[in-house]
Amino acid sequence: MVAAKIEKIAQDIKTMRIRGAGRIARAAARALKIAAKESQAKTPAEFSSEMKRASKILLETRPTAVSLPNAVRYVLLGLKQTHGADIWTMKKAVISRADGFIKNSLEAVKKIGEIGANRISNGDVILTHCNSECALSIIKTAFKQGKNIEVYTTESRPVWQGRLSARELLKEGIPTTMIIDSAVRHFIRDVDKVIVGADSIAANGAVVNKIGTSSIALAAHEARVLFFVAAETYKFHPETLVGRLVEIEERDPSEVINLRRFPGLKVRNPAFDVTPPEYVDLIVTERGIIPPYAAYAIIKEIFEWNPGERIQQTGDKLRPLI
Ligand code: RUB
Repeated sequence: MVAAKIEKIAQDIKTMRIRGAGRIARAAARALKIAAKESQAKTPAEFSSEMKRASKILLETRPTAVSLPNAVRYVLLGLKQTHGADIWTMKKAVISRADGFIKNSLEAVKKIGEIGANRISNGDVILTHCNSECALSIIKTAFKQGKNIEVYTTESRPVWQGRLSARELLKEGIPTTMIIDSAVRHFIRDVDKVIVGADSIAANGAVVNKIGTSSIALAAHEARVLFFVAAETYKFHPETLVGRLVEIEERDPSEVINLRRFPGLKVRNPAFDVTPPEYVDLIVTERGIIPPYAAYAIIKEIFEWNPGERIQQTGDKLRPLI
């Protein structure tokens, strides 16, 4: 019964019924809370292995957004903190850390909106890509502050997340124009600022986000349009400190084309791409605004990492991420 609930959440992440790095992270925390709450384990060891099994199922869903392993790591720290205690204490710790993660995550999105909105001026035309709750939080907050802004949103093929953004923006009454992904360079001179979210941010400040983000960054760079990234600190990727590359998810060709009608056609469908730090003007986090090159310092601080240490050890003493 519990396993079925975890599987259902994992399946929803895989099929993108639950999508977006922040929402995926909160869904994982919620899944671990359910696993802890409904566990029938008889011993602490049994409880620990149940939690680890549930984590494994969640971690195998989508590989790119580091918010997912970071959320799991944050919640499971409850097990380490209560090592040697009874099951009841362990359960309580896991549940309370899951609740804590979800609460902090929602607060971070709001805070990013407030901090980022300070950088939006009256009359700005903003371009956004995909559907990022952090990017939209900035746009919505600026609009609520009475700034007269306008938004361009891309379609974000092949899954059309731009339609979600368009709906959200229109609901707030924000003037919104949709463009096809390949029209970005055509319109970039009408734009004052680009704001996108992130699935992972590497130690060198490179930003992994929805496929197409790096081409938008390139066009913005060429046209001297500011390029902002909005991301909670749990989107920073600890393992990139020691050279790990962020895995780019490649999804099913059926999202792009009906292959039955094109026998023999090869299709590549990467869901994300990497924008180098030189194309990013700033990153808005819930702790404040940083230049992309400060990503190293943020990761080092958050994960209490010192050069030479193995990241796994660092993960053990991981303190609250947000
Ligand atoms: C979503 C995407 C979003 C980031 C940030 O991709 O690339 O820009 O996840 O979103 P997908 P948020 O739709 O494939 O999950 O700010 O909401 O965490």
